[in-house]
Amino acid sequence: MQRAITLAQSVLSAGPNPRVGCIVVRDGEIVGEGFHEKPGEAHAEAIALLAAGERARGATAYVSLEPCAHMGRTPPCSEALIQAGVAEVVYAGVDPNPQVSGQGLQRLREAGVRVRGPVLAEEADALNRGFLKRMRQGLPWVRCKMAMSLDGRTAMASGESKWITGDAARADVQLMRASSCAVVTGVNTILSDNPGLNVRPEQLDEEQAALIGDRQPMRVVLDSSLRTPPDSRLIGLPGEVLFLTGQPHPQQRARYQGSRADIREVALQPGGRLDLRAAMACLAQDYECNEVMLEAGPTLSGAMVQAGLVDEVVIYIGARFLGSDALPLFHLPGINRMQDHIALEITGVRQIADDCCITARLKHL
Ligand code: AOF
Ligand code: ZN
Repeated sequence: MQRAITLAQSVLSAGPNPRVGCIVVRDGEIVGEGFHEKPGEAHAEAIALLAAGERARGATAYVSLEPCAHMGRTPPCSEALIQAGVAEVVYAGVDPNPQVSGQGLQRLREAGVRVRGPVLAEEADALNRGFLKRMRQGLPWVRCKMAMSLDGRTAMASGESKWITGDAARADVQLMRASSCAVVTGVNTILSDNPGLNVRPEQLDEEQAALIGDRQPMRVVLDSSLRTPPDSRLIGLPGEVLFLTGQPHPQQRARYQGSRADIREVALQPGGRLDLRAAMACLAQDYECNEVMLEAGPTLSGAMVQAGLVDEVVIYIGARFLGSDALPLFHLPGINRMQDHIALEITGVRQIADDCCITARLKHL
């Protein structure tokens, strides 16, 4: 199963599909293996079975996700395993997709195939945190990336923020973007930084660039009154762009005509701000976004944390002090009692050239 999981990791993302790996083992020897690359391409099991050919008969298949039971863009894998004469299927976790959810395993059992699992469930779940959360909760798995100084500041009072960290840390961010279905920001970041938010493989070494392939996540701007200038860099660069806005705004909307930008309305909260939960639900349910990367300023990032929509924070720390007038990492409402703190669990600490990167999970999730 470890080998199947490693195969699944051959791609950074197969979004909106899950990453899946499969090996077929006969008499202790791997006779076929495969992984799912992207929607429309063959599933992991189909590739492994093709490689195994006749040797699949009587063999054991290890799959990092329950084999599918439905006719999707490709035919059901449970049937393919049965047809190939596989004697046993070992799986890591059940596929929460309502079209599958246990039916793949049931179909195999009905056909007399031995079914064993879940094994290495935690490792396999880590492959597809976004897909699993979208299927179970109708929300994407959100990773909030920020860069700060060693005294916890994210930009100067003027908004100037280039650069807090070095090149190597910024290349790391490219990989994170490429593993996401969408990169989300707020209109204020567009107005102050005019970022491209695209994946730039030319900033990476050969091995990293190969892993990324031609993946470009959708770029999403939360812009309740459509203030993004039509000549913003993000609109000009290749790849999909989506504005989530609060009202029809026909006049502002007309300014984007002929551009690649797609515009969707989502609910507003009292006070005129976008309903962030509705915005995330829209990305998961209407755009099939599994993993979302939030690259925004302290206000939107703080509001997303406050709304309980952030699953993980990735904080790059540049070795410098920016002083007390500089902006804090998050704007969060004041907390008076220690017992009301927002708890995190640190899951990773890395040094990247002269910078440091801390990864932490929000504990209330
Ligand atoms: C598997 N093996 O390698 C993957 C599975 O549209 P399709 O045909 O690609 O089906 C996509 C769904 O199939 C996806 O939502 C998930 O439930 C399952 N993915 N299943 O048996 C695979 N990638
Ligand atoms: Zn399948």
